[in-house]
Amino acid sequence: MDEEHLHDELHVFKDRNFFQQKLRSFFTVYLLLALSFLLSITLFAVSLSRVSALSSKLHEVHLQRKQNYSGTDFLLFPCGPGSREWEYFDRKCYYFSLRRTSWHKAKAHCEEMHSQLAVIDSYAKQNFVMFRTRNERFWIGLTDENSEGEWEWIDGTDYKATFTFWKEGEPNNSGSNEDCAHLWNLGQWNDVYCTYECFYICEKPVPT
Ligand code: MAN
Ligand code: CA
Repeated sequence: MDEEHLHDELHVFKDRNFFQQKLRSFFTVYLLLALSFLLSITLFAVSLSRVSALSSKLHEVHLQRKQNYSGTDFLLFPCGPGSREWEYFDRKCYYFSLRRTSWHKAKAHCEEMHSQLAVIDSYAKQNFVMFRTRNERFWIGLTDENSEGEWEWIDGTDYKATFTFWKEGEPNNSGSNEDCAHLWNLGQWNDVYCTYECFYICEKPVPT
C-alpha cells in the first residue's frame, strides 16, 4: 500500500466513524425522548387512577353520610339533616344569612344555592321570618327598581293581590333612591337603597 492509498482509507474510515457517531447521538436523543414520553404517560396514568380512586372514595363517604341519617332525622329536618342551615317552614326551606351584603349580591347568592330571596305572601310566613330575624335587617325578594312605585316580587307573585307588612309611612323612596325592601324594626318592611348592606333570607322548595 502506498502512502496516498493509506491516506484515502483513513479518510473513509474517519467519515464512517463520524457518521456512526452522529447516528448514535440521534439514537440517544430519540431514546431519551421515548423514555420521557413513556414516563409522562405513566405519571399521567398514575395520577388519573389516584384521582379516580379519591373521587370514588368521596362518593362513598357521601353515600354513607346519607345512609347514616335515619328516616326520623329527615322527618325532623325536611330540608336535610346534613344541611341544618336550611330551616323548614310550611313546605319550604329558608336560609338566614350570616353576612350582610347588597340586595343584588344577596339575590345572586341565593341563586347560587338554587334558591331565591324570600317572598313573604302570608302573615304566617311573616311571623316565621319575624321570629327568626328578631329586629335585625334582612333583604326580601321585593323591589321596584324596574318601575318606581311598582313593587314586584322576585318570583312573579302578584304584589297588588297579596299580603304586605310595610312599616307605617313606608315605602317612601327616601332620597328618590330606595328600590329594595328589607325587614326592619319588628319585622316591618322598609324600602332602602339597594346597595345598602344587610342580611338576607333565601327560600327554596323542600329537596326531594
Ligand atoms: C329613614 C326613613 C326610611 C329610609 C331610611 C334610609 O329611616 O326615611 O324610610 O329608608 O331613613 O336610611
Ligand atoms: Ca324607606
